[in-house]
Amino acid sequence: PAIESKRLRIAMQKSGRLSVDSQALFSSCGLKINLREQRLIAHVENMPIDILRVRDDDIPGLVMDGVCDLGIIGENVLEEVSLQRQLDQENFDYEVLARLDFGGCRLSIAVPQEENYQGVQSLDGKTIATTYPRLLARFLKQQGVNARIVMLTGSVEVAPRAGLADAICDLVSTGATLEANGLKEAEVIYRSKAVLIQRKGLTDAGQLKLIRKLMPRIQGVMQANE
Ligand code: PRT
Ligand code: ZN
Repeated sequence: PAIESKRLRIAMQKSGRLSVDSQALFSSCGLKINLREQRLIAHVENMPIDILRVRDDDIPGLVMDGVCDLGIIGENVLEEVSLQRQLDQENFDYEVLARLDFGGCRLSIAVPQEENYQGVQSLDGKTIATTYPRLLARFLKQQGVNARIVMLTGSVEVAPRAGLADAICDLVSTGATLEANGLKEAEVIYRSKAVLIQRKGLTDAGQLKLIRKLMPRIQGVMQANE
């Protein structure tokens, strides 16, 4: 007798910049989901899939720990968590199934507009506020720059004006936020998009078959958007 497969668990951002596009991708792939309620778990009606709606920061860990099978996450968060888990000697394995066509942004260092910025050496001895300390530390190390990193989980763009830092390292898309805070982009350190990731060691035949059925649909949706 056939052994019944477990339902496939997919993690997505509950509310934020990736949630509408993630939801739209699922719908385009034919998943019928009722996301009206403020529930953590939404059952897909027409396929053996459960959608977990969480904060984006939790998604890489959920997949790396094997708690969720798939996840949609910005590469910036994925890479930051990955570097941190490497340092903490925790499991940081995952597989990228697709680079998606939304969530595009860059992680950049920005300095006060009036500053005479002369390249990365200008950052030597400075204090930089960021939500991405590991990505920033990697960049500074590669560039041979000695700067102090201050961790802030929000309102990073006001840190220089508040006297908390000389510069910031934050996500940018249009640049309007930097501009509004009297800052200018000095270095792009990372370019990011949303990606679909899978946990390592997924062996359930039914689940693998389902993923193989979904992948061409995802590729198709992305081609249609081109
Ligand atoms: O609540 P939760 O923790 O889930 O959400 P969050 O607040 O941490 O994340 P959210 O929803 O703001 O962003 C989720 C992901 O979207 C990010 O990790 C990126 O991968 C991606 N993304 C794409 C962006 C942006 N574009 C973006 N512009 N994330 C943040 N921003 C910020 C930017 O830092 C700036 O402060 O949006 C502001 C406006 O940007 P400008 O340059 O257009 O002014
Ligand atoms: Zn977050």
